Amino acid sequence: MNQAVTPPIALTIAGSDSSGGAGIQADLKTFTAFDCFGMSVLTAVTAQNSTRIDQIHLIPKDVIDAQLEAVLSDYPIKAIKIGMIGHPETAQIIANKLHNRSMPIILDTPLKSSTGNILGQESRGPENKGQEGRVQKSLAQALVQHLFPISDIVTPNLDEAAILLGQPEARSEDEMIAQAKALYQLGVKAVLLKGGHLPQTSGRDQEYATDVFYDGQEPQTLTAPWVNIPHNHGTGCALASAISAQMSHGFSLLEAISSAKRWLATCLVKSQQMGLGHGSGPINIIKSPKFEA
Ligand code: PXL
Repeated sequence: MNQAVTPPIALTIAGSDSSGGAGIQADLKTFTAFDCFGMSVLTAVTAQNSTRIDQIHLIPKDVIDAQLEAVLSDYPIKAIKIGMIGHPETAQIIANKLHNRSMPIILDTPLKSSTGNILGQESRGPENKGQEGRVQKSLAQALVQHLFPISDIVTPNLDEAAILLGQPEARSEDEMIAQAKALYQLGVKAVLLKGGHLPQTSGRDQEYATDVFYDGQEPQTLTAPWVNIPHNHGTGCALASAISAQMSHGFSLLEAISSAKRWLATCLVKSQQMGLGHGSGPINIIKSPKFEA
């Protein structure tokens, strides 16, 4: 029988990556990979490739607000992923629109690109150099103040967690657990602290990527084999989008994280074969297997 099926709608609020590896492009590809209908609210346009970011253009705040109003007023959005916000005031605009909504909100916290640029100010080249610390701090403060309270989970990597907390980077599983708890104390419902390649895991037969999950209960350590490749641009965006997509299908937070991580490991292996770009090339966003809800 040929039944009409309406896929769940997932929304990303993020910046555009011209190279298609991270940001809005990664998010929409991921939603499609998980059989969701993707919608997007654009906060910034970046001109970048696998080796550098040349420009960052911020979308005017009223245009961000209008995009949110347009999609939220018409569609039954089932999950929302927030990525690059581009400016501290954007956090407030998003919070004002989402604070009384009931769909899951997944907050990724990209503060810096893998090529080292701050994703939080207008940039037409080197003229803003030297202000990175201040810009990054005000962006981090806005995320904590406005977006932590409305989010179901925040998904920083070690570098981002350190900036959000104003602490040195965690260097062991114990320190990761302490930082995941500290982030939770800042007022978000759950934390997935992504450990990537912790120095502690080196030297074992198999090297592991370790993440820590904390939601106020017992902390959980989630490990996956470490996939050591340069083509990992967009990994964080894809993971947060995959969690959002799985939650839009009705999976619980932990089920969504677990299936998203399994899928991402395969994407990383396939990225090596794809081998795009001269620097940190994009991950290969492949179709997800069917997970049963
Ligand atoms: O990977 C973080 C990220 C998120 N969003 C946009 C980006 C990047 C990294 O470059 O460009 C738009």
